[in-house]
Amino acid sequence: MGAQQVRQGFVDLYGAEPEGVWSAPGRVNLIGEHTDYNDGFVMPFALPHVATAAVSRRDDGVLRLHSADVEGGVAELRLDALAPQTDRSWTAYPAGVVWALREAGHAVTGADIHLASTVPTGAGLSSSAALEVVIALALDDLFELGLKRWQLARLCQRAENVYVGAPTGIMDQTASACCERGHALFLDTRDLSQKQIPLDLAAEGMRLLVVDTQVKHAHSDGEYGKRRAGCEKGAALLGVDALRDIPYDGLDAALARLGDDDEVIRLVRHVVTEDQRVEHAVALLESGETRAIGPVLTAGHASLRDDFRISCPELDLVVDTALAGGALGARMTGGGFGGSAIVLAEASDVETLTKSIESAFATAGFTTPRVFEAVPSAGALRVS
Ligand code: GAF
Repeated sequence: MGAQQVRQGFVDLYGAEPEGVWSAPGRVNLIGEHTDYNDGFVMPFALPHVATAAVSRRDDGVLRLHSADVEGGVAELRLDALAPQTDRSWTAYPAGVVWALREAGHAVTGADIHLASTVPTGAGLSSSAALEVVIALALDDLFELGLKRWQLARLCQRAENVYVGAPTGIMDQTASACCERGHALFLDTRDLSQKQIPLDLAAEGMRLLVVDTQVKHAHSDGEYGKRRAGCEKGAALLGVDALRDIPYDGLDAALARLGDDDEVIRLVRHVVTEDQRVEHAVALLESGETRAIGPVLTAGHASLRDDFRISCPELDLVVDTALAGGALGARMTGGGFGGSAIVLAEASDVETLTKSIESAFATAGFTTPRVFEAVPSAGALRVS
């Protein structure tokens, strides 16, 4: 749904023009998975798929929320009654952002909001972060809060961690808030320092495909939190603030100190090698060796599958089929346990690869996957 339709939807619902319309994208992560809550490195880019919000201020302590994507009428909430983990529906994301802003002392006095999103949900493409960031940006603009993009991302993460109750890191919100068209975002999640890395795959005769396996995943279920807790245990056992502090060339020594705690060993190995893969991929992109990132992506998948253990048969099938069909590299992207995989391929191979993935899914009896090309797109912005 386009911005104009969202604006019209607002008028139909609330009987007046909105003060403005904003959008915030979903993302794919090129490399750097489950490193963000370990203070490590990530490199996502924004998708053309966005959450769009038409918003007007209110001054009476009321928040009215409506989504074109969800059955049902307008939800009306009182700001002073917002409380963490009391809402299990979609409204927890926008309401959580309002809660986080107010809790941080920002004078948000109420709003009328109408939303629509083209970011697939449960596909590991950050539909929740898009929803959070679009609301944060709109309220920042309207209430003239003067917050920086990274501050909006932190507040959105707090909304998700505390209000919604999903223990996620900072990657998705920062990607949605800070990505730039034509670039991947190299982000140090410890201090949120950033570097925009130019990425024009089409100009080099390549494409990046996203394959949504249609296996739905959620961050608020236990497995994501278990991995996070395991990483924190590893950091504590090794006496560091976060696994980011274990240098790649000190990995073997660190693992030796973990004795026979096989689970923690696997988690630590993934995080430390994944940070190194991000730095390697950045170096390759910066020196113009774009095709060479393919094997780095594939190695990342093997680590997520074998060490972090968050892949699933559908994701593995995408990766195996793509590689057998000549893809340059492939990996799952996002939180795992379903969701999407990415495939880096020569442009001339895209059609054949898509067909072989679809036919492999049909043979395995899996739901038909949704395949589309991902082009690095703009971060959150005011549309009108
Ligand atoms: C999800 C989380 F929201 C991110 O913070 C990140 O941990 C990712 O999974 C895994 O890299 O998208």
